[in-house]
Amino acid sequence: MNPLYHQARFLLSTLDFNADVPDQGYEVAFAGRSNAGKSSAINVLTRQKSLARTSKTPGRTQQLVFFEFDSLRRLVDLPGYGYAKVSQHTQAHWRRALERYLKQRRCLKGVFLIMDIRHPLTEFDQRMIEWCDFYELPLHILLTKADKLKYGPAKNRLLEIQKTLSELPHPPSVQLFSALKKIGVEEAHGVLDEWFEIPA
Ligand SMILES: Nc1nc2c(ncn2[C@@H]2O[C@H](COP(=O)(O)OP(=O)(O)OP(=O)(O)O)[C@@H](O)[C@H]2O)c(=O)[nH]1
Ligand SMILES: [Mg+2]
Repeated sequence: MNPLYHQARFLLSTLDFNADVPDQGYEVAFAGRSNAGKSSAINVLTRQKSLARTSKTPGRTQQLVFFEFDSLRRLVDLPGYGYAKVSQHTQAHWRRALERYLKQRRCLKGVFLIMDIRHPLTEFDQRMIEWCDFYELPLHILLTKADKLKYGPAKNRLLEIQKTLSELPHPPSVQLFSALKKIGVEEAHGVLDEWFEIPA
C-alpha cells in the first residue's frame, strides 16, 4: 500500500454538491446503496479504523464527505442511495444532484461502486452503471461483504456479474472485497493508484 493512503484526513462534509472544494486535481467517488459498506471500504483502504463513520443502521452517511490524501487527491463518500426512511422527494433530489456532480465534476477520475455481494445490481446500481457507461466515466465495482459467502459461491457470483456487465460498451472492472476480512485490498489500491496517478 502506498503510504499516501494512510495519510487520508477528513476535509469537509457538505450537503451541497457544488461544495467549496475546488474542481482540481484528482477525485474518486464511492457510491452505492445505503448500508452496502462504502464507509467501511474507505476505512480499510486508508487503514484507518474510524476515518469514515460506519453504522449498522442504513443512512449513516447523509452528506458528501470529502477526505484528502494530499492537496491534489481526494476521496468522496457519497450518501447511500435507496435509503427507505428518506422521502421519495429527497431521494429524487439526491439523484439529480448526484447526476449533476458526476457529469460536471471535471476532477472526478472514476467511481467505485460498492455492492453487497448478496444483493448486487439493484435498480440504483444499474442506473449508476449505465450512467458511467454513457459518460465514459471509469467505474470499478467492489463486491463487498464477500466474507458472507464461501469462496466458491463468491467467485461464481463474481463471474456471473462480470458476464452480465461484459455486454456493456465499456464494461466496468469488478472484484471481490471484504472490509471485515480485508479481501481485495491490494487489487482496489491498484485501481486507485492508476486513477490518482500515484507513481509506483
Ligand atoms: N461482514 C461484513 N460486514 C461489513 C463489511 N463492510 C461493511 N460491513 C457492515 O455493514 C454495515 C454498513 O457498513 P457502512 O460502511 O456503514 O455502509 P455504508 O455503505 O457507508 O452505509 P450508509 O452510510 O448508510 O450509506 C456495518 O454494520 C458494517 O460493519 C464487510 O466487508 N463484511
Ligand atoms: Mg456510509
